[in-house]
Amino acid sequence: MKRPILIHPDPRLKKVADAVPDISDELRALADDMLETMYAAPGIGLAAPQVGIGRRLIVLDCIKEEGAEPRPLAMFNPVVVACSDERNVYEEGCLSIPEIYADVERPAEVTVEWVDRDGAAQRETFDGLWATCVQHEIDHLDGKLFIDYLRPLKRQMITRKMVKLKRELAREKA
Ligand code: K2U
Ligand code: ZN
Repeated sequence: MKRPILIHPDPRLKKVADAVPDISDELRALADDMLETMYAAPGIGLAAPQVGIGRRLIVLDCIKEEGAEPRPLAMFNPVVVACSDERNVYEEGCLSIPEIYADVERPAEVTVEWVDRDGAAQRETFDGLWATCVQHEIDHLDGKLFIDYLRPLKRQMITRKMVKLKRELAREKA
């Protein structure tokens, strides 16, 4: 089922998530809920802390070509084991910081190791949007948001906008 996505600022988005000891049916169900939530947003990535779960689990599907076969990935305990010297700038957004976009520079290519939903160890090198997205999601597991790469003044302005948005959303709900 779809889960509510936490909006910044929220202490749960700043915590370092705990490693997943082993892949249970409950964690596989969480990965499915996260994929459903991500597609509905819509988004191309989502990390467990964004739905309030402090576990090292991310999901992503950066296939954007119309009609192309989707490639939903669930990564448990993902680790970047190598990255290129070459760097890319991408205008990033975040489902926990709605309507805010900013340029972020990251390594253009990263090699990631993770455990998949069947408990098998995986290793793959990503480039392009996949590389940006997987780094954005792994940052979430370490309590890091893309606005943490911006100048303090710009970050504070964004945080103030999100506080205002959350206040308005709470008023609507009341
Ligand atoms: O983690 C999230 O909040 C989902 C992010 C993932 C992402 C952000 C920036 C760049 C790549 C991936 C997005 O909100 S998903 C929405 C989106 C889709 C395409 C391009 C940028 C953002
Ligand atoms: Zn995000």
